[in-house]
Amino acid sequence: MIRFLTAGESHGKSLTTIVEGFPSNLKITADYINHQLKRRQAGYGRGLRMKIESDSAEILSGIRFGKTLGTPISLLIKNNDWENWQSKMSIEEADEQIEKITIPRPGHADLVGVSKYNFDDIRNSIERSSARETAIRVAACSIARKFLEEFGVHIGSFVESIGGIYPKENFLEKLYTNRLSSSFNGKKLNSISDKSLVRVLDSDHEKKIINKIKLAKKKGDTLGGTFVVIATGVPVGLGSFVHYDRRLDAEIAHSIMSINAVKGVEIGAGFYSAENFGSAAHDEITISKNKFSRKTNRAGGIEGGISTGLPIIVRAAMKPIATLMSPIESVDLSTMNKVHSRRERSDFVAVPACAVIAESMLAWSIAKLFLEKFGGDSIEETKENFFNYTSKLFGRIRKNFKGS
Ligand code: EPS
Repeated sequence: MIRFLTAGESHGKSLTTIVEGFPSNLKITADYINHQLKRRQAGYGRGLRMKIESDSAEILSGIRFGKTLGTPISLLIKNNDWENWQSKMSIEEADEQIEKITIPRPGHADLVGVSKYNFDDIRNSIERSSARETAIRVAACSIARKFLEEFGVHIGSFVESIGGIYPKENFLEKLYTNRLSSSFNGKKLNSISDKSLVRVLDSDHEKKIINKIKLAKKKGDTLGGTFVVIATGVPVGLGSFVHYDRRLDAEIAHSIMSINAVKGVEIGAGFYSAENFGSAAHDEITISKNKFSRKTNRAGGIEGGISTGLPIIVRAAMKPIATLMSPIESVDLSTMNKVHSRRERSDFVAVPACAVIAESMLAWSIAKLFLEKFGGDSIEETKENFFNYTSKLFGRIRKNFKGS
């Protein structure tokens, strides 16, 4: 059973995590983790904070001579911005009078936070609900990503739309209908989308999106969008139909929905299937070279809560960021009067970053059910279990059904 917890406030000293449950002898370096952190910071439309931070993780425990020990791995990311927030975020009682925030931003955790935790300053809600926390999540999930790579599982993403601007070519349809070359994988997808300022797959689409972001900036507004995350090389058999909480799709939906500002998650062609006949929605089963496959992949690599061996396809929607430079209506809690909401430094668009965070969370969910199935205290043991299962899979089915 793998698990991780994170700690840290957006403008606190640092973010930390403890990651537990990965087998020993998995090779991992700080460079590998930092590469993922850099990817999370990228994207046209980020705010000033990303100019202050250059996120890098310090490994504090759990790794020796470049390999996991099987012990808890602790990681730390320093917030460079802490310098500017020491008094406002003082751990000791403050000497000076710190101005309290009293106007909640619609769509953010401000009002629900003060309601629930009995705060007299919205700052106390802002800090932990900020998407800054996703930096340390990406660091934690890098261990899961590296682990999966050992088994040929690669995770990639692209942005499908920002502000309602979609590409001409429907790349998703290509994914659903298995019309990609057999050598296509998550890594190759990232080699294209990482090059784009907004993680899209064609330059014309990129231009249109950048123009829309410029417009949002000019208006002091923000934008959301949709993105797609895929995992290739996932073996058949992760997850289970026996209980609601063991289903791979339920696990993934939970993970992706847990990312700040995500308001919708779809596995495969979920919404398309709801509008069409079953014959157009389901993926016909094929057999070739002692392997089952499917003609199409509208199920997004999961049937009955179990992985089919085809790419896992997840699509999600991120709402526009709640902090607007041109404010909308709110209430000042100190006077209870109707006012305009507060301005605060923020990103204009963070959909590309959200896609990278979703890659990380998907890696975590897959690694969790992968280790549940294959177990092992060392990576060597996990590999033995994995190859034992996958190499005999087809033969077992054939033997079981012979003469039936
Ligand atoms: C973020 C850091 C934050 C925000 C953003 C994500 O920095 P600051 O609040 O200091 O400007 O830019 O957080 C939000 C979008 C949010 O809603 O809280 C980061 O590191 O990703």
